[in-house]
Amino acid sequence: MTTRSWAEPWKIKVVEPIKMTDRRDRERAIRDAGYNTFLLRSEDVYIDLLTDSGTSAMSDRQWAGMMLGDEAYAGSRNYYHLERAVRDHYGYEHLIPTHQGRGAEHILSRILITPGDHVAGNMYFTTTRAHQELAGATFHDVIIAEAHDPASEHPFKGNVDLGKLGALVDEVGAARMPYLSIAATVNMAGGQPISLANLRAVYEFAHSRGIRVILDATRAVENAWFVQQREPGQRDRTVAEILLDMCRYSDGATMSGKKDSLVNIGGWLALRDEKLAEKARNLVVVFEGLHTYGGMAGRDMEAMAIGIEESVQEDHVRSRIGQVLYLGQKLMDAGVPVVRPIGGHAVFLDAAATLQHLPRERFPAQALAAALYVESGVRAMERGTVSSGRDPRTGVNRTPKLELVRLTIPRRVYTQAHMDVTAESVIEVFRKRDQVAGLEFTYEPEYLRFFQARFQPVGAPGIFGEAAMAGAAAGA
Ligand code: PLI
Repeated sequence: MTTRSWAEPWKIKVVEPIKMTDRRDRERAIRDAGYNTFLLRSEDVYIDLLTDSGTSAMSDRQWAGMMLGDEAYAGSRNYYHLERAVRDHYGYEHLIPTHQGRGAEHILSRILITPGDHVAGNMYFTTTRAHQELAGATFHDVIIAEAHDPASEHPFKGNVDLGKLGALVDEVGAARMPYLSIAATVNMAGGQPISLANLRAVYEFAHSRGIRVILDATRAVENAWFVQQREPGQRDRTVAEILLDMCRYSDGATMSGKKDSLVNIGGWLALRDEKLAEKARNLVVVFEGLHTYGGMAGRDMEAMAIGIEESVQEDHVRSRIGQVLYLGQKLMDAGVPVVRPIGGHAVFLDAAATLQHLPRERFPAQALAAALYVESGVRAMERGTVSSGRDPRTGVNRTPKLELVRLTIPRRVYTQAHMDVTAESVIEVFRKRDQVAGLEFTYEPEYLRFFQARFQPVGAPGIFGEAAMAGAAAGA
């Protein structure tokens, strides 16, 4: 039997032109951006794989929904549509809308954390941990060891190590642990899923010790797809059924609607407990907006409600994750070191394995992302030492085992041809890897430094070219 090719389950109705820039311009652009891809202008980018956050293409139904925006200050009908979509697909009773995911993390951290508390989670996410630390908590990573090994083929690298979690609870005491912060999928581990069985075991253990479980549901739909594909006994269930089941093993969730839910802005906090929800509603008016819009316009809430319904459709999830796998497979076939198995939202290049001539203090992942841009105009993102930041107590740089560059695929935006060009670009840089120079900080912000930090090459500029030399001569 011959296998047929798969194709995207949509056709294109509106196009946005993009153009290839020339190499000299890109050398200058990355120098002016301090070798930080976050500081590039998007006009200087050819294929933008910086993030899948807020970069999805909305459907015709979502755009039609934008015209149904009810921009009343209070009680917008779009809020009630969103509330219904969240109840139907995630199962939480109380919905508090926020402008995006970190707005929800901020409110949650403030209502649950007392300074001196401890929060454990399956690896960490930058904004999530930053809010926990700002509220006075210490974060502990209790993910399984395989998650820190890019070569491990474990099907559920997002799983919690229950032994580690149990030991932590015994050490710090359940009374100082207001909640567990459990992500599905785990972004920093490479978009890796947590199994339903592990999630259930974590929930049962946490509840036996009086600790809440809060899910980071940002990419939980993608997690549900991996559960369907990989977990024994789940193959005949729909993604929507599995998603609801996953959420049952949590007391609430924070959500960035900018990923799974196919919108450009928006998020929410959802809780089962009425009293906690009341506290959250009280704070949301201080930081985000009234509790029936939380920083979103009515039309944004409508687009998200429709996006949630579209996000759980099997065809959509299959092709979305299939496209990521298509790119990952091309890179693996060419021998480029990547995190395995390929995750849900991105292909992660293993920069530590690729740039073996660079020590961690020279930020190999930051340098590799900058080099890929110079070489091809493809924009990726560092996920390693720079993203990890410094320990807030000691001020020492954290050095995570994973030193990665993330090629993040926006949903419904690029075609397979864009994936082919991306793969060829990465393979070209991989061939020239010896020419990638290391970097040092010229500016290091205090919070979430990866967004705004600036760097310069150290030693011979290699792949960064003449512009880097001119920059060094001018003291840039
Ligand atoms: O960017 P926000 O504030 O809507 O969401 C924050 C956030 C929370 N959790 C997880 C797992 C995320 O991935 C996340 C945001 N991620 C970004 C911006 C990304 O590029 O991955």
